[in-house]
Amino acid sequence: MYSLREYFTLCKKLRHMWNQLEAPHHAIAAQPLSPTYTLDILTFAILSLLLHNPKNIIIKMAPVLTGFVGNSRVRRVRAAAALAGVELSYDDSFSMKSEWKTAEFLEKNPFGFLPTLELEDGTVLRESGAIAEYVAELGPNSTLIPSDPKQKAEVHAWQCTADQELFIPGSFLNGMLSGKYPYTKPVFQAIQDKITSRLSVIDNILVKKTFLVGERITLADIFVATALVNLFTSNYDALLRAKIPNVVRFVETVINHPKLLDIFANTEFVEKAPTPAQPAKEQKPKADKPKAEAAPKAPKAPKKKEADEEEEEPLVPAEPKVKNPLDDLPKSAFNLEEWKRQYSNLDTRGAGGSLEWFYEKFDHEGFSIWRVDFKYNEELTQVFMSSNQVGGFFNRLEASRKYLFGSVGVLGKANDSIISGAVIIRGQDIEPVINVAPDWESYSYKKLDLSNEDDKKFFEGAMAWDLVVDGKEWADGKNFK
Ligand SMILES: N[C@@H](CCC(=O)N[C@@H](CS)C(=O)NCC(=O)O)C(=O)O
Repeated sequence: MYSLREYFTLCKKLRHMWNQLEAPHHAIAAQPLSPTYTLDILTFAILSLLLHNPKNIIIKMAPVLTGFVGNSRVRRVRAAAALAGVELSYDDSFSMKSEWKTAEFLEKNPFGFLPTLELEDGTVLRESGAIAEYVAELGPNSTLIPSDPKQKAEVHAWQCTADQELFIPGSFLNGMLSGKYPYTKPVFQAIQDKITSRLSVIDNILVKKTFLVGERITLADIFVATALVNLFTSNYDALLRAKIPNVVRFVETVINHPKLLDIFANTEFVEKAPTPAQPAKEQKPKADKPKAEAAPKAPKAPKKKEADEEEEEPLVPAEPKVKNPLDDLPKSAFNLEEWKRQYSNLDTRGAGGSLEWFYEKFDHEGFSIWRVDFKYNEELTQVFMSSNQVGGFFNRLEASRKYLFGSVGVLGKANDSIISGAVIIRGQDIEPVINVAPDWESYSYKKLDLSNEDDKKFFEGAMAWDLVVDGKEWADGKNFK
């Protein structure tokens, strides 16, 4: 039962819905609604009947763009929509990779990449470039893709340049700076030089032009400008930008377009590129030379990858065949491998949980526990990217697998998060265990004392993945086992 007042509110809501309805099988759909109260109630009754048979009703919905709002690939689609005058609704509710790689989502989008665009009929479009083109073509009178085939091809060529020459290599540089990929100066420099040489060509082209193709903004400008915003806000600093003034002017023109202001709000170009994590000094094997005849046949080197083949994460460095001084530490009754099994198989907290097992068995002399914090949290953006970064760090710790257990997470939300957690290591000194990862110095380490209540709470939170630091809650995590 509804009170009259509730009826009235419902009628107002329904009247709003009415405007969005198409009820092709019902002549009544064409009737305008009366503003009078009695008619509203009647209308409500009729609409209620209709609503109980949803097959009769089609609600017009804007295509749904799923992705992270500030992401460059999402931005190019949003920019195309804004300029083409196409309404999109946004779903940026995914915060972690695990959430969006569900079987249900993968069924609609087999590679599991974002963004996607879901159309009214359930079709799911993937690839930001293709989505942007689709959106651009939808727009009434959109000139984002010229109708002349030659100009159309020119626009398409710029889309390819933006992706292959600017966006992808630029993202790789970001990955090296953040520690996702091992930083190697000559590789970093070579990629950056390649980008610079492309940009000097573009700078020349833009001496006499405002936009890349024709006299009006097209998809070419959107793609190149979004790729450059990504570059200029992360690693392509003021010194480098000074050499390409026309490109900078071009980017500023695009991002200050009145219809794009929202999309590029708070864009700040970096003054100085961040300092990358330094690689660890190479460990020279000190082992005795194997006797020639007894030496086992060296395993065949893996087939060399093509130079342009992309790696999601860097290859795990091979375990050096040197005796690790950690093996010379006095024997310990605490079995780290057994802990890893207990942790994997039992609930962490509570009676019979893995923490209970841990407290019974832990050897404070043979092992120690450390808090780990990423030093450059202000650079973190999307939670899943930070989580990837932790995964990459753990991959690079492979050579210390025997001496280390880790539970590190991303706490907080997009653009306001930290990476923090705890590791259990062999011995009392963190450096020999952790310095096998070239980016180990991007993190700070503090020994935890389990007799201190705060330290114990932190340790348990990191193990149980319910750690909260400064109000930031655990969003995603990785274990090193
Ligand atoms: N070429 C694709 C790339 C999409 C892509 O890599 N998206 C990232 C988010 S920005 C992603 O889904 N990463 C998850 C993964 O690598 O599994 C596009 O432009 O849409």
